[in-house]
Amino acid sequence: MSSEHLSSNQKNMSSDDIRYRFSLAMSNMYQKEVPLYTDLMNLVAEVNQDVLDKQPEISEQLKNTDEIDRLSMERHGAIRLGTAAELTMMRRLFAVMGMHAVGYYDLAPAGVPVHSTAFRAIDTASLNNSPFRVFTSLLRLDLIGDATLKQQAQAALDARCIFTDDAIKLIEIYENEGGLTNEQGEQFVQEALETFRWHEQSPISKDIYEQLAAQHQLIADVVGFKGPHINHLTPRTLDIDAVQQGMQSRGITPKAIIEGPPRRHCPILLRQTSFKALIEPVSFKGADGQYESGQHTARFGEIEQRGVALTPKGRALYDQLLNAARKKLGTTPNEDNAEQYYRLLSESFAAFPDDYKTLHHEQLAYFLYQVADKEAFANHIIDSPSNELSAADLQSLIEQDIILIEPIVYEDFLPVSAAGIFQSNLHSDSENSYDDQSNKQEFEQALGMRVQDELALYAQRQNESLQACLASLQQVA
Ligand code: OOG
Ligand code: NI
Repeated sequence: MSSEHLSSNQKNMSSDDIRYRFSLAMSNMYQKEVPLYTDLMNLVAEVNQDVLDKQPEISEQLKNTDEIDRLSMERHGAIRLGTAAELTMMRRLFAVMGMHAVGYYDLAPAGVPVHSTAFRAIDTASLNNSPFRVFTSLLRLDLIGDATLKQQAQAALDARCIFTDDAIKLIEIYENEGGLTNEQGEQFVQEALETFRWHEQSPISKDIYEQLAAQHQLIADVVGFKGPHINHLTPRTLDIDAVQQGMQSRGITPKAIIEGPPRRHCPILLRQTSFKALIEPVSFKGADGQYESGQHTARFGEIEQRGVALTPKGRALYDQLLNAARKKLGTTPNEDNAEQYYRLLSESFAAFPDDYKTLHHEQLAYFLYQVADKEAFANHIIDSPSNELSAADLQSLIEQDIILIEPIVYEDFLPVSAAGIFQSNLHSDSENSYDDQSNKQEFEQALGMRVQDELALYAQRQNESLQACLASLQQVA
């Protein structure tokens, strides 16, 4: 492959476009690998259409925020990596697609030996173009107690290369030239996809696999395979309770609990559920080079319902109310206590305001502002002594419907929910926790840069939309 310079007469494929194509290619590959995922997608499409038909206000809101077109393509995936070098290269690979590391999630306190980030697009236009994101975890081998086993795991990880040579070359071209041509972009999508493919053959022995699994199923899932197979994809639904019920009636076994906040009039953050991971045949490499059959559970399908992003104050209230409900339950939510858990959750969240104007007024959530009545808005500003907009002014303009607010959708993840998803698809509800300290700095060292602060990104989008409202006045004046 030659690294020609991108001259202006050569067509560039934008990062948004590469991400869009990649997410479609990934979806097609996963549907072939896990046909049950196709059933889930069909169910979600039906439920979403039903909501849009019956609740025109939701359809209206999605149109206002330009989200309607991306609804059907909304999906995230998840992978688990083994080494710092893998994470660094993964960061560079995702950068080609305009995806950047946002947020830090420490799963160790919930008994899952990883820490994670989400690679995603950042600005509103890119998110609307393709909201695809990947929850990416790095295994924490330092949490394996047994020294010999740790060494064996490290050796297996050091021996693998999860990227194709051509993928790496194209990443380098992207970095050196500042872009890829259409042809290179198409090739990149195919080469990058290889990293996420399922491999039925494990390069390690059944014996080592079993020892690793005995430490934690997740360690076996990372160390026992040639690459970080995509372990689930997730379409976005407008009614997760309907999908949860629909799964049962279609013979898809859902996990016991919908993670996250309870059902509300104004959805907040993120609610998630999944179908249980499949038990799949795999084969392990024996010392004699012969393969020995066995099985592995890792891959599943998930559904998410996204609501408004919360401010630090809103997030603190969310954490407090969630913890209170879980504490009252006294144990990890499961099949047997599901109903009780949902009841405790709704009781607890009664303290969380459930209309957008109050959420805005109490600064619990982030919103985009739109001017509904330009003339009234202009008069208001001209009349105000400082020619500025105070929080009280803004509030009053919203009360009078001169300025409209639309919720900014939460684009990130939740550590307690993520742990619940991990646990259910690993068929473990271990209650133990690694009471090691969270290690964001070490994660960022492995990543090769700092993760972006998701709250700052939401605040920035809210502020930009307010500035845009003010700027629109200059046209009126
Ligand atoms: C990731 C689990 C977390 C989510 O949506 O919170 C997750 C994994 O199982 O690798 O995907
Ligand atoms: Ni997920």
